[in-house]
Amino acid sequence: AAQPPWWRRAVFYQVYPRSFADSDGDGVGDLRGVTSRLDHLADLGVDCVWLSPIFDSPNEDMGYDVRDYRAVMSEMGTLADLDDLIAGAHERGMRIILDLVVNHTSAEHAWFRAAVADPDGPYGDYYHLQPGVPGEDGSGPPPNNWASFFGGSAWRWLPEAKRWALHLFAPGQMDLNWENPRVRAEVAEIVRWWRARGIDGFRLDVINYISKRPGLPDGNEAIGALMGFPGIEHYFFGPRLHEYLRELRATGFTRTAQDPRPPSTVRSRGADGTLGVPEPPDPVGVLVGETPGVGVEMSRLLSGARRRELDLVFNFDVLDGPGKVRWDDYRYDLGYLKGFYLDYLARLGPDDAIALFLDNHDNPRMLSKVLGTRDRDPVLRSAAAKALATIQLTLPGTPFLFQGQEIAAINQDFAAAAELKDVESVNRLAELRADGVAHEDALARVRPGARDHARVPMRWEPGPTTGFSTGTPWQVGREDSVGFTVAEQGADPGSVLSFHRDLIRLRRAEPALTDGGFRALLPRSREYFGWVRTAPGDGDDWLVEVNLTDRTIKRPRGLPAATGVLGSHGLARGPRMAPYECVVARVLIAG
Ligand code: ISL
Repeated sequence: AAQPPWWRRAVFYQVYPRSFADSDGDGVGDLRGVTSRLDHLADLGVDCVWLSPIFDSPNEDMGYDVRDYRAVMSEMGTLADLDDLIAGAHERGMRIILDLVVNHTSAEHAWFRAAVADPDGPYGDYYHLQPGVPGEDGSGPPPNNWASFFGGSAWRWLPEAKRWALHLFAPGQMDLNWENPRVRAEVAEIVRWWRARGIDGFRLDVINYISKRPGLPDGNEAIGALMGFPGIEHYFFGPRLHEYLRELRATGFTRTAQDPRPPSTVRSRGADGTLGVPEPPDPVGVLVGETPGVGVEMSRLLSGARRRELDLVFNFDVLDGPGKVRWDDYRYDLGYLKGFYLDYLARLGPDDAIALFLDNHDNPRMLSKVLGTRDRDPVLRSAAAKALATIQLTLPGTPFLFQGQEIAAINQDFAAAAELKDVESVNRLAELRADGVAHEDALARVRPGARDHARVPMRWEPGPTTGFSTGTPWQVGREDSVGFTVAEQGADPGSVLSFHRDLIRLRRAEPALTDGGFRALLPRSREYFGWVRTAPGDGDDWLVEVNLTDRTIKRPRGLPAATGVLGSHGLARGPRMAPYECVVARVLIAG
């Protein structure tokens, strides 16, 4: 049978370079820092590293506002440093994908500066520019009622150009006009340029937003109130989205005979982790779409294999509890996570793939959402971190770990508004303060959902700067409790880090855990999450069990006979399961 594409079995790991490792002491993480930590990633068993944006940027939104797609942000290093990182990863059997932000560019991008200078010239049509109305400054009201995700209107008046410009995000993040075939050709060229440097694919930022409804009509007020952002129904899944994605896959990603061979391809890595010869260049690479707001059915239309659009998408519904959003200060119920995945998996066909993720740079730490104020209890913290890893790494799908998950990273106890650096947090705090909310109350309302929690520097070793930098880190990262750094965990076979490493090794060695079938046990239980992964060939089946609660529960009866191979509380499978206890067990052949 044809081999499934590499990314179906791969373990992905998101690096937020700004907060991963700083090699030159300026307090900001950089590419040489990532290269210096490749052995940590290879040892963990990572197959593909996703780098959050590293292109030249004024950093209004920490790199998600690109000024030059073919230059590396100066704080992060140079193109040569990136080439070294790509080679270093490939040499270790790991691939690299970049974060491609092409729904919008920075207002400092040459295209936008040209559009402002001559709105009726060739670059004016690269963006969504609209005329104002006669009035004192010629602006009048914005062209429609669309709101920006970072507060205020989604329109910015450009006095020098006498035009409104659309920005769904910060005022320095100008939405590109994908209706313009020249814009689409430019993006395809950027992709080809990076593919030629050996990049193995991309995570595509808010890629479902690129097609806007023609005429940019006002958003329905009721939907706007429900979704929190008027106008979202006119762009979150626009009329030409499939067409644009199919075209980009064909013109940007797919290699042709004319393409120069990539300078480096990844070394193959066997089931036992041994490295082999370089694999042939992958004709397409991998396209991972970040698609906030799409549901299961839309996800399937965007990523089904026969659709020839994206390969995987991030469906964010899993991160918010029922009726909850990121800003709500609530304890996330893992019973909800079980229900979400059982429903999702039941609706997938053989053509479909699913990205399994619980954390990223835009969300508070899932571990803290689950444990609430008990997230500093070292026993619960370790057990729950292992339970989340077990769910993410043994359900059917492609897991995306976010940096720090492997050492049970938790939220930061930000003590002052000044410690929140993310544009979204800063704007929300300013809005609350402008509404007269007292400082402490404003901080208390923003802190639960702040994206800053995920951007705290990686904790490599104990100490005030946790081995992240020899200088003053750009973001505060207090010692949250002893024992949760890479150095301390790496030396402890019972640690969360060792558990991740052992589980990924098991996953690589056991086809049932990647290509195998899936059968849920006791699907209706809200406290016990158990399932069997059935071997695709004549290998072993595996039983996985998780106690979804912070209470001791009775292990159900009538389960398949199985021997524990990896467990958070030892390998015996007795009549009870400790809080968040998880076990991965080899099913014994009946009779
Ligand atoms: O804040 C959000 C909207 O409420 C998040 O959901 C997030 O902004 C959204 O998922 C889009 O995220 C991506 O695009 C943003 C950038 O700020 C995020 O870091 C990036 O992941 C604009 O580029």
